[in-house]
Amino acid sequence: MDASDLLQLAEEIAREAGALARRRRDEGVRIAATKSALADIVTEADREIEDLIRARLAAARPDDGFLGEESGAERGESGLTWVVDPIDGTVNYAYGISHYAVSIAVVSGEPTPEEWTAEAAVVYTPVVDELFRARRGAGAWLGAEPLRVTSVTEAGALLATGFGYDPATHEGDLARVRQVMPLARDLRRAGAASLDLAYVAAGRLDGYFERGLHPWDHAAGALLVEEAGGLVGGAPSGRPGREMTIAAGPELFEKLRYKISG
Ligand code: LIP
Repeated sequence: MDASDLLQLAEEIAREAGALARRRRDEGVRIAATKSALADIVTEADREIEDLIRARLAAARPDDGFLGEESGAERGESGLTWVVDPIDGTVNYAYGISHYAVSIAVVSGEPTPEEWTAEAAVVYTPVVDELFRARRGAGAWLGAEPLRVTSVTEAGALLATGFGYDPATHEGDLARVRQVMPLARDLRRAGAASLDLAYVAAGRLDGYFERGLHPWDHAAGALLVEEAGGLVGGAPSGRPGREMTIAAGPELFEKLRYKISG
């Protein structure tokens, strides 16, 4: 199975998972548990949809590894690992806000953000039925439209960010917003990292930065941005990570990185 086959498999599974997410949302969402903080919730749908994705991938690609937000990590034998957020934007989903996505990436190499190479990625937002996709070296697309990041304009940048579930981190996050606002025309906080990254790739945002993301939040969206001509970095090790994720066109990326890391 080559990278285009892997991408097609990811698209098929993302669409099936997204349709299930919509059905479960319409039936009424039940909170299954809280995780790292009271505000960090997981719904029964998160778990059910990750189980569906994991089962479809295991049937199609039994030797691949898996890293999912809800069911953890399992190393494979093939050198490929699927990195999955079944419902990115869980709080939006629980509140009935339609801005959420199924995020699926397949990576080669060590299954850590510092070391992996993303090979193919999809971010699918089922309510508006938009599937953003990318294959390494072959561009990023929304339907038949190629995705392209923006260039900086005199009006300033439309930036997006997010705030962690732990209230103790909010002061630092707000201080960081204050640091970058001289670059901005305005700021958006939409609640789904994978879609923030997809929107940077699509030119709907000029840039995005957030502290505290997990690998499944950024794995797919980062490839979309890179294949749309953008740069993705952060910390630790200059790659997207728990300490920071930054994504933008090349010129704005450097300005954001300087403002954030000094
Ligand atoms: C969410 C991210 C969002 C971030 C939230 C949360 P989840 O992922 O997409 O950008 O601000 O704190 O991490 O939990 O909905 O999969």
